[in-house]
Amino acid sequence: MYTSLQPIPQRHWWRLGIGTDEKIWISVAYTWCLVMLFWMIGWLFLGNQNQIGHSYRVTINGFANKMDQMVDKYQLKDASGNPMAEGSNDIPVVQVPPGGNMYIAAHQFAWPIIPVLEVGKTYVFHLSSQDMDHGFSLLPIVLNLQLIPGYDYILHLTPNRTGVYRLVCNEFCGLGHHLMTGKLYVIDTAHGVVLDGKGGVKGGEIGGAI
Ligand SMILES: [Cu+2]
Repeated sequence: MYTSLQPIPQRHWWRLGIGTDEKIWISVAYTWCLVMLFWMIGWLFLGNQNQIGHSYRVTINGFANKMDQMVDKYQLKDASGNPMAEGSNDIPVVQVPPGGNMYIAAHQFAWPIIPVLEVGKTYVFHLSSQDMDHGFSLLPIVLNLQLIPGYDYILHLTPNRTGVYRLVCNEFCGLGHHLMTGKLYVIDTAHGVVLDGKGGVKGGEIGGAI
């Protein structure tokens, strides 16, 4: 066997013909590349995993106002009637009616709201950014979308399992990027799966990661 530690066994070795086994290997690899290339189009039509979103130009302030109006209208109240918020930054917990619009205007370095969704219902998420590119990644499911200032990316989301999901930014957005974590609740009021008021959900089976 030849290694780079030994002298070159034959001058102009790169001019030699390609061996049969190598030709077979290159053909297999190249064919597979082509198969995978065209299969990417197939995934758009097969399965439900691909989001074909729409996006629209918006103004950054206009979009942020929409989110503020939504929070004013749909922020949940806790047992004592105070607006429900979590964490040291008092992130509002917001539940819009099924079919409603959920606006998320991300910014450095926090997710501005904690959405509450009913399982099996479809919501229209509007995703954008107030400063720079952020990534919308919902864990533990594989969902990665890009949030760009000045664009409203529309995502139709129908959660199929209750629980507490994690929201992380997957686009490096500055020194505090790693702090940009949030959450999303999926509840099932009809079957008694509701917020426990302590950062989790209670009742029934909990499908999402805690
Ligand atoms: Cu980030």
